[in-house]
Amino acid sequence: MSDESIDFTDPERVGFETRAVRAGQPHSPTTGAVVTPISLATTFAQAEVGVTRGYEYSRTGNPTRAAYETCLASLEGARHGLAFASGMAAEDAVLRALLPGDHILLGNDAYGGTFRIISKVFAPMGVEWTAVDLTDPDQVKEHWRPRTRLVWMETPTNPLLTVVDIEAVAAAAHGQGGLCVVDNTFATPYLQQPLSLGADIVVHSTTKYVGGHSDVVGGFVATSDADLAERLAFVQNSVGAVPSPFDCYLSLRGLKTLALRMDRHCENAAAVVELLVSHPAVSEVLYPGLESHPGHDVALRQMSGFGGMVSFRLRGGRAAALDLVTRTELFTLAESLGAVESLIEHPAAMTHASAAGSPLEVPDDLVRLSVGVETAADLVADLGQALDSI
Ligand code: P1T
Repeated sequence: MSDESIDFTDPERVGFETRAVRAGQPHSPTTGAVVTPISLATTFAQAEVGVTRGYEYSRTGNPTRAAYETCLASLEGARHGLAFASGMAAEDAVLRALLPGDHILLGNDAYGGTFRIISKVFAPMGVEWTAVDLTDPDQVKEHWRPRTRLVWMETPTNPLLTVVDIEAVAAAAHGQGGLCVVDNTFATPYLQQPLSLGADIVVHSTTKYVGGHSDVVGGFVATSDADLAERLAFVQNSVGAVPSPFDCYLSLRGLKTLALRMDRHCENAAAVVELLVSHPAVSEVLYPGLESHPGHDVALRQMSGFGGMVSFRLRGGRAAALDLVTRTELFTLAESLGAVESLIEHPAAMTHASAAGSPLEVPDDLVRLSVGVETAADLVADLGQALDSI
């Protein structure tokens, strides 16, 4: 069967895994190559002025990037997708829609860099913001101002794994005439598709699960709104924070195994959680898969799995947390998340240090795990010996 007879981007026709492998990636019409080439050209020949074969200059558009953008947009159920050089560059592109005097509602638990770009880059340019607890969607209406333009949320959040009801928050934002932006980095489109729940824009740090192998930094914005997409493409081209063709190739390659990896991340996280809930050194385990988690029911409704991120608090406080993160051997002490190898970190001193003293500050007895795809028993044994030794 030839490529052309099936639309591999169509969620109505083909499943998630098929789209991950085939969407935007037709076999080469000249050689039959089944892998999208890394198209390094920065410029493309024009037959006459302005007559192109779809590409003119690689900042504006590139064949490898286009394949990747088509594929990930399809996985998010979005009509449009734009790739950026990092998650922060993707966030920047969305936030550039705001003008001085505009106001944002930011979930009160988010990646430290998101807090930093809003409070230290956009706020000095006149953008105002309020941190709100989005687990109560009524907060949207309560804190809405005449110049509020959007609600920015993560779910599950980084690093507290709080679950926010996307449908309820999007409806509340729309009720006020604003937009709902969801950072879907932790869940990935395999576990959660925010646009189908009413969100207007999805952003990603593709450095994480999409790339999946800790070897490419990237970001992504997906939307089905043609006007928003046009504006975002204008910013992408004007500002130029685009990923290289090689980065796009790596991210596209990552997408092909996203479903398989996410299944294993979820399984391994569940095994690790089982150890943590019964260990005397641990005071609280934060994982949406636990029935005791306040967002468990919402997670069951809007996610198809609970993900590979696990956070927990230690009875021994900050000192115990700082000690523990040096005692694991298989879990590597490092920032970032979402790749095949397991990582451990101390958010208050590492990824979320920029939120210290703000409403987004995180507890200092908190440890965050990115549970990888190694053998579950090895992960449990490693964490167990480290917890026993503190
Ligand atoms: O690192 P970058 O690709 O620029 O993505 C930023 C970003 C955006 N959104 C979320 C939810 C994130 O977790 C991140 C990056 N986070 C880490 C590096 C971290 O260790 O939490």
